[in-house]
Parts: sequence; C-alpha cells; structure tokens
Amino acid sequence: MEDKKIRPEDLEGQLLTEESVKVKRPDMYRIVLLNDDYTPREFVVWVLMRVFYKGEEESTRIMLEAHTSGKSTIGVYTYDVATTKVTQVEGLAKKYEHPLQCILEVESGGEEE
Ligand code: TYC
Repeated sequence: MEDKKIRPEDLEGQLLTEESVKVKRPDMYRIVLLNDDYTPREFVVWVLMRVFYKGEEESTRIMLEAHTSGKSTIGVYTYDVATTKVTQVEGLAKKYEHPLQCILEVESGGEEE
C-alpha cells in the first residue's frame, strides 16, 4: 500500500468546519394539586414538604390555594422528575387512604435556542 503523507494544509478545511448544533430545552411539566373534600389539610402540607421539599409556610400556602380555588401549582419539572413525584403522591395517598390527587400539565415545548 502506498504511504500517503498528510500535510497540515490538507486538514485545514476540516479543522475550520463549524458544526451547527441545535440545542433543545427539555419539555417541562406543571404539577397541579387538586382539592377534595376529605383529605386532611395537615396531610396535604406533610406531602408537599416530604415529596416536593417545600417549607411549611409555602406548603400551607399551596394547600390553602387548592382548598379555596380548587387547584394550585406545586411546581414545574422535567418529565421524569414530575412523574416520579406524582407517583410518590399517589403512593402516600393510597397508603393513608386519602383521595388526594395531583395532575400533570404540559408547560412548554422544547424550543430551539
Ligand atoms: N379540602 C380539604 C379539607 O377541607 C383539604 C385539602 C386541601 C384537600 C388541598 C386537598 O389539595 C387539597 N379537608
């Protein structure tokens, strides 16, 4: 086989080629807490603190907003985090036999930067 010498000027074109990389933000999901007539208020606050790492004051505010207006946003998360948290809430609600529910809403599509 013939030995080919590669000179720096042969590579120049390649080295100068810019790659255009399209970056997308991940889709984000809003977790919305729903009111019901039976779940004790203290349980709701406890779940918000335990699953969402909210402080007691913010958890109480979110619980009261759901209690008075029917629903309240807990936060906006990536799909994996959001579905994990909803599953945790469902598990605790089932374990303690309360009808507490939260739902996911699509917050934003992945836009190009
Ligand atoms: N409405 C419930 C009660 O009066 C308390 C409650 C608040 C339940 C918020 C759910 O998302 C909720 N015991």
